[in-house]
Amino acid sequence: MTDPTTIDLSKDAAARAAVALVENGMKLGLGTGSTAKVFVDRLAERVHAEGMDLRLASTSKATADQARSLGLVVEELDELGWLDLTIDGADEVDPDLSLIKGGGAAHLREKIVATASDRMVVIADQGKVVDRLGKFKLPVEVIPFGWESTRTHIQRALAELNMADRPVIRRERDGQPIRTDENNYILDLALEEIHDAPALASALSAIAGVVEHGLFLNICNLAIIGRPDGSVVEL
Ligand code: ABF
Repeated sequence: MTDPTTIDLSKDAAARAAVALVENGMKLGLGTGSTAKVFVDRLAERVHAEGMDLRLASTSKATADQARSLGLVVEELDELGWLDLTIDGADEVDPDLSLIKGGGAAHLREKIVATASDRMVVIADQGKVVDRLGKFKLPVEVIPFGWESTRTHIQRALAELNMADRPVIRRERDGQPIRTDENNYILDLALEEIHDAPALASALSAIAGVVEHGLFLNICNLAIIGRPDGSVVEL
């Protein structure tokens, strides 16, 4: 297992490199998760040090709270309209810059914000880079109403794609289903290997109770992979 200190140094390296992409006057989307959290810390340092003038939208309540606690002003996405750049983490990134996101249950807002941006940049440590997506369980946000029927539809769709899994509802420690910022549930799909991500994405999106899946295809423009020595590689 990778040493946690190594991962933290890697996240910091990726976050610092991403902060360097930010230009004064930009409208910026803030991601969610532990790597995005480091980015927001570093961004706040630069904003205060340089008196930068940015307009910010967040992908989650958690990130908005963090940013505000650091003295940054966070607005609603619709107040900003279109964004120049969104910086976010990911659970997996492949060589084509296809992603799995949603381990933090925020992929719905993350996808809305990323696709309302001219550019989306992922920041991550080396452990997130994979040859093929699928080891990380694919999160699917579903409407609570009729979620068991939605699960059956997902299972049938997977079978048609020769993928077998019974999606598992994500729960809190007390056993209750976790609720997203939009008050929905998350089903996690243990697929091991996704051979045809576009086909899977289309099949999931066609199911009535599915709000959004965690496959990000043709959305990410650049991945900055941090290393513990402070260097980064770009995909
Ligand atoms: C969000 O945070 C996600 O979509 C992804 O699930 C997660 C990555 O978190 P971390 O940076 O903590 O690994 O970006």
